[in-house]
Amino acid sequence: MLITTRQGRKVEVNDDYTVDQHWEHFTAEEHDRWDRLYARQCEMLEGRACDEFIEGTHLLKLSDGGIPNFIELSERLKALTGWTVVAVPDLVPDEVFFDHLANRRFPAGNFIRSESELDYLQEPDVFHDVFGHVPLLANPVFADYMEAYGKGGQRAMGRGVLKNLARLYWYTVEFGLINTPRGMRIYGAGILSSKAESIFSLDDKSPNRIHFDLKRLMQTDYRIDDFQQTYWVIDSFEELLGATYQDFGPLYDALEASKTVHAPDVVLPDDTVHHKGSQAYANAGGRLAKAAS
Ligand code: HBI
Ligand code: FE
Repeated sequence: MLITTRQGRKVEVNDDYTVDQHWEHFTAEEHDRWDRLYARQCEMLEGRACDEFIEGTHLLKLSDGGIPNFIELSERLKALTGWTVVAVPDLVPDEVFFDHLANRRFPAGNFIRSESELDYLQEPDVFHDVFGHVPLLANPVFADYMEAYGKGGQRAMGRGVLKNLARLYWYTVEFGLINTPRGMRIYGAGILSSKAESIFSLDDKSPNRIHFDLKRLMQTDYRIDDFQQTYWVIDSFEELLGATYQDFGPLYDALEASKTVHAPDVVLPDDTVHHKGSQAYANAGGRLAKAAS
């Protein structure tokens, strides 16, 4: 089927929106860009990324250099947790995305960001998806969580609570933090693949850091254009997976009934607060203000 990507490219895709990665088409310059992004982010993540992420990059040999070939990467990953990586040209429709996750297939971008987008891009390119998301799929508990999320999303499709599910994905899989005996660490792919947010999310006094509460974060809006104003903290991946074992039915009933939506920066009386942020960064205009300064 022919689709038009959000960048306006016309692409022939399979019914499940996958394409061949055509790994042989990547140029030496693109492989070199991956290597520079990889080296810089690994250096940045010393003492910041959770151990399970670092372990995943080693188990999957991502440090071998160059943009990973999804066929070889999937062979290694499948042997560990049954997941494979499939190439897609852009974001795919929610129901397609959930079906891939529910079947342990992770859709990853088949392109790499341009030199001018090295530090920030909105589209999920191969660096965001494979460096940010794939290493944790080698962790059995997180791998189970991602499949459970896909199945939860499929159940949510007909219930009008998709927005709540998207917030769960955003505040855990993309921007989640985890407590460890040696301090707070990053597990969210959106932070792991971002140089500046790897620092901001842990060190800056501006954002809130609140303990994971499934219903609360499902009712809290998020930022797509700038650093998060609240990060949600878990104590373990078992805690995250455990949250998906409840019967989502009553939860969806409550979410449908309440229609409550909290702004991204609020702190509520019942929150377990690790850090109450000043919101100084957001109040000063965030990324755009910084760029203008
Ligand atoms: N498609 N390729 C791709 N990658 C994503 O992360 C993605 C998507 N489609 C929908 C989506 N994420 C979000 O809406 C999820 O919260 C469901
Ligand atoms: Fe992502």
